Amino acid sequence: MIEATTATAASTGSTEPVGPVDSSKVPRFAGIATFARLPRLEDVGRADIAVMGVPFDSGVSYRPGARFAPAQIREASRLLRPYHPGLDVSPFAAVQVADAGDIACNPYNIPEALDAVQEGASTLLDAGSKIVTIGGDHTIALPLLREMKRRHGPVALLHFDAHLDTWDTYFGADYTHGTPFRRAFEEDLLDTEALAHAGIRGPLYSKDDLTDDARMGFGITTAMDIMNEGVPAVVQALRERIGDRPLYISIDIDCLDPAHAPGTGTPEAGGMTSRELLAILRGLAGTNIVGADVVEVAPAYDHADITAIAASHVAYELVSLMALNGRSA
Ligand SMILES: [Mn+2]
Repeated sequence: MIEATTATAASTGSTEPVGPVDSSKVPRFAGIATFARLPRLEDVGRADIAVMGVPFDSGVSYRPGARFAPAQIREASRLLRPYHPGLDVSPFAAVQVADAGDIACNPYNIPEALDAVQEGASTLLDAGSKIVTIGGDHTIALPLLREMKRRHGPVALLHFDAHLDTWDTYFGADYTHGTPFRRAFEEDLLDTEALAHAGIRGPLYSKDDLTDDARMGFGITTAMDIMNEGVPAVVQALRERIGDRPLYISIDIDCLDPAHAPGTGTPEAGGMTSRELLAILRGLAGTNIVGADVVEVAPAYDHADITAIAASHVAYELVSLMALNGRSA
């Protein structure tokens, strides 16, 4: 019965975007979860923005479980509403947004899984969609950046995280959730004039970690910098660094303090608030965002969906930023 209330492009015969299930007719807690109760991509045929799940966590070094994040973020996204007052946009009316479902990743073969992610992204991009990916652990940023490079050349990267994720190997493994951006640097996927980490904190292996990271071209805004300088100054510095280059935004939910995101793989004390993260993202309106992900939600360590709710709002923010660009184009 619930399916019958979900309008489809075919059933309405309209070229207007098909939005979420009408919550005045079907309660938000009813029905099968898609992101923000949006139509599935297969129900609308095409989308300007596709939300793609990647249930993969074979690259984690500490707490496992991010493979369950796409499903949990969809559940936590039921309460997202259609109008974004902060950006003055109704993203689901401005452009067609749809849930593209999950990539079927091999949990036992990391290179094969990464190829599957890139192939899935490529198919969506070929069909004219921009992609907001809900991970998965941070390993999956690498194949997404490979696909961005193929289409745009080396891209600017804004990376929100507690950790640098530019380490070399773990236990001899090249492809892990702590190494995607070193691999991306080595593969020339990144515009080394426009690389930024934000939210960095916590103890490192050694001071060399910072030297290595700087050599790759990254600038670091620490969690303490955000406190000391404030969001507006941080936004201004990030925008100056990025300019109008094609920009990929990768958001590890552990950039947030464990109070705001307890359900994650490698939590560190002293992080930013969810409000600060949303405010910084909002400050990026009008930048040339070509792709984005939110990763590292580990539902088994979550409490009362705190982390999944934060991630669903972060994804909504990313969709809204892309919809703003789509609308003005
Ligand atoms: Mn990370």
